[in-house]
Amino acid sequence: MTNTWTDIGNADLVLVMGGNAAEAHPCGFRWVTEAKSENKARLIVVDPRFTRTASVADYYAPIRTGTDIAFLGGLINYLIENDKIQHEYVRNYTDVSFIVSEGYSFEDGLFSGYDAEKRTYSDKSGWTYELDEDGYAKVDPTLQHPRCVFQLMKQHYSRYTPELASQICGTPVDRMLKIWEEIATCSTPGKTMTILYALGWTQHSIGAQIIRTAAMVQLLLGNVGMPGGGVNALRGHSNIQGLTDLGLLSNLLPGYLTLGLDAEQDYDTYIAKRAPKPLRPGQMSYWQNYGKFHVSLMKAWYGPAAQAENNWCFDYLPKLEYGGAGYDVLRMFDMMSRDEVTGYFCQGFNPLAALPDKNRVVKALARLKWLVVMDPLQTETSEFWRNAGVYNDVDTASIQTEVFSLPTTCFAEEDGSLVNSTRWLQWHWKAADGPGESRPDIWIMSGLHTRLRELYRTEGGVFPDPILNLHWPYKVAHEPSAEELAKEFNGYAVSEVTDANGNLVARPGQQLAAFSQLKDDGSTASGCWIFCGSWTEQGNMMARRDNSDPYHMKQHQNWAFSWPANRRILYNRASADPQGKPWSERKKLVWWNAESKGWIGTDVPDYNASLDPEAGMNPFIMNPEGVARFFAVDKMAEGPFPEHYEPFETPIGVNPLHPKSRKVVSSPAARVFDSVWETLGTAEEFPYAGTTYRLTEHFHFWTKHCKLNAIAQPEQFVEIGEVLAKEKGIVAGDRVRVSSKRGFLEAVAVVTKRIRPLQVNGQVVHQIGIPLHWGFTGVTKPGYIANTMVPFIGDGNTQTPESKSFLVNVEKV
Ligand SMILES: Nc1nc2c(c(=O)[nH]1)N[C@H]1C(S)=C(S)[C@@H](COP(=O)(O)OP(=O)(O)OC[C@H]3O[C@@H](n4cnc5c(=O)[nH]c(N)nc54)[C@H](O)[C@@H]3O)O[C@H]1N2
Ligand SMILES: Nc1nc2c(c(=O)[nH]1)N[C@H]1C(S)=C(S)[C@@H](COP(=O)(O)OP(=O)(O)OC[C@H]3O[C@@H](n4cnc5c(=O)[nH]c(N)nc54)[C@H](O)[C@@H]3O)O[C@H]1N2
Ligand SMILES: [Mo]
Repeated sequence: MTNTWTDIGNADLVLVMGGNAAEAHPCGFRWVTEAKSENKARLIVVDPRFTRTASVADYYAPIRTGTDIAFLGGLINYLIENDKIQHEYVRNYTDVSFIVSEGYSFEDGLFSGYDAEKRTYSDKSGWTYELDEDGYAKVDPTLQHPRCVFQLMKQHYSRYTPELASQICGTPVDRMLKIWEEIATCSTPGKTMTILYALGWTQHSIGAQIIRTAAMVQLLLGNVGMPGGGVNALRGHSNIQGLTDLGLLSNLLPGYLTLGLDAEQDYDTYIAKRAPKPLRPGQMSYWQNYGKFHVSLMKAWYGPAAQAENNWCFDYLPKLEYGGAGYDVLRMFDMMSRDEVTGYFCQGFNPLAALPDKNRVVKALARLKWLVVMDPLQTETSEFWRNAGVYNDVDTASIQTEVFSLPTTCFAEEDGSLVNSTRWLQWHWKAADGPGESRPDIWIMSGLHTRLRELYRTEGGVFPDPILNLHWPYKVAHEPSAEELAKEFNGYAVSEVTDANGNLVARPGQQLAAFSQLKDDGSTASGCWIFCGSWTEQGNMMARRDNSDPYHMKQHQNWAFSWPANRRILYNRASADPQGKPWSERKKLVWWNAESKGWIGTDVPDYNASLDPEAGMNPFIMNPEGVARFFAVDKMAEGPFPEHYEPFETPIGVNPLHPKSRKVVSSPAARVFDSVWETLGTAEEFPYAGTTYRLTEHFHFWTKHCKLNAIAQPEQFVEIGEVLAKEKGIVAGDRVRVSSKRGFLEAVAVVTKRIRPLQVNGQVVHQIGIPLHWGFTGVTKPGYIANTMVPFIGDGNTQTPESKSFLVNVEKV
């Protein structure tokens, strides 16, 4: 989230699109209710289904799954054509005036640099700005240059007319225009819209680009950095934000630092590439501090072993292959199917139920020598080898995999912190001991570490150093406490730390107060630089529970700790104009106080707190250009401007933006393994668009172990619109079989008015809703796994599976 849960209450307009917040985030949804009651905010919902969120909306529009770029691209076109733009914001705080390199082009649905054989953009050299002699980006403040970002963007989205957008999305033109008109009112400075999304946007082969399109809309409206604005991912598990913060994805290090590539064996080159010089005069380019964060991380991990002479143990870190693809779950399971993986530690994850193409996942697990499942419960994954009849039809005797179950405790049985969507680190306290033989995850992992280390010490190995030299200063080696780990993530002084003027900042062993104190000389250690400030010499900031709100801005500065630097709204410098004056009195957040010569306000300024606005430093300090990007430069897999591509299983078989091309029907840069093509179905065989989702009454695949949840939602059902049900002779309560190219499930039919047929590209498209919670363990009725249906396809940037749009057929059984 750029903003916070509580800040949703500041919005004048709430757009829920690509999520169903009332159902999946029922507690957080109270701030939407607050915005409605306190600000008379309006709520817009755009969803293939008329959901529980839609039921309290002021405007609802249906949309075909996987087509949000067309809807939002049309909106960009509408805002530009009707001049509904926050001009001063856009001119000063975005890259509209930047001139793009001559090497950039976009033709027939493809950007420059595409390699059709590798299905990837192997040459992104044209996706940049033109530079002057000093290495600064060239700009044209008049916005007239034919290759300035504004002109290119305008041209790109001029194709997204209301008629074409409607033809792709199936949303009726009048409904679309009504919603666009409502959104356009937020281009005035005193009015903000917040966008709330989740999986309805992420789980597509073009998911990351859908979210970028949303960010572009918010920039045109001047809504980023504003109270009640922003682009807000309502995250899933209680600590999934913490997972990415701590770098648990295979290509990341903590604090969004990145692993080196194979071609980056040289330490200085590795750092220099990640610490870019400013692209415009007077800009900050905050990542120039990368080295300080990296060295502090290595000091936390390797302690005394990390020294300047050995590049702070840089060689201990693995490097990614060419292209930087990590070992995401799709790739891991693909490697498993090809016998490239011997054993698998599965911790707090139920891939058999959660990953696409369940039958493929079963086959992959069956090729392992061993599988360790660390979980408080029995899961489908820990029992993948069990013949559960039709629900898991396997020949147990032929499976060699040895499965070890290590029962763990769960969050209520341990102390620790959770990072919520809002970036708040909130401490929680143990409520009870875990039952039976269960042990905390930390205990199990530390025990494993102690034993591995002992083996390396006594028997040696190919490269024992990273294990033997791991810094392990905890009081009880086999069980570091949550407090010890939290203090290490925050960071401490290794030796005396002084500031630029030689004043003492911290004595050895003291906790650091902020990441601005981190150094690249080995005097500081910090396990995750963005968490710096969460456990200082003043104590555990995450445990703070003061919910006062003296300025009535819903910022709650003394509740828990918000990374970075306890800042609640990211890019908040953008809430004031270039002179440092709030764009509007109603939405003031931080501003320049000429008397005290400092930035003040109700949030921690996202900026150098004493820098005069005269200096001209812009708000987007993490970008070397200092401004936000409409043109994504070389960051994205599919191109600098989002383009609509169809889901890999498309009910219409063409991309109406490029009706003559076969090459760009679906994303030309998505994650598709060779063996997956033959598992994709076509609309002739599977004519309906299927989508999967969750219900309030269950949490994924584990509440089916609880009787109360099981009573509330006892068995698998699917939702079918009335028109299709009639065509198929299906009535409510019938058993139906829903099949895709990859398998089928049987379920109870719910016939509903809430899913209507859509007119798409001259044909009727029916959508079918498949909730995802059931399986063959627990106390609900044994059932099929929804993911049997889903294709093994991923987004080209995030590798997130396309579980929201695929093709199915439905028959009465
Ligand atoms: N009760 C409960 N709450 C949960 C969870 C749970 O299992 N149970 N899971 C948690 C987790 S981990 C997560 S990630 C979040 C997920 O939170 P959400 O994303 O809100 O949950 P989903 O039910 O997957 O909802 C997706 C919604 O997007 C719609 N949709 C599908 N495709 C499209 C599309 O192409 N465009 C648009 N505009 N909409 C589309 C679906 O119809 C559905 O209403 O929920 C969290 N909260
Ligand atoms: N088709 C389709 N597939 C989807 C989705 C979809 O919308 N559609 N949503 C996707 C999303 S967003 C998500 S997040 C995944 C969810 O997929 P998973 O994360 O696999 O599902 P969960 O059941 O939430 O959690 C996995 C396990 O964690 C265990 N657990 C809980 N606490 C602890 C603990 O403290 N320690 C350990 N070791 N284990 C613990 C639980 O008992 C549970 O068995 O599913 C994904 N799959
Ligand atoms: Mo999730």
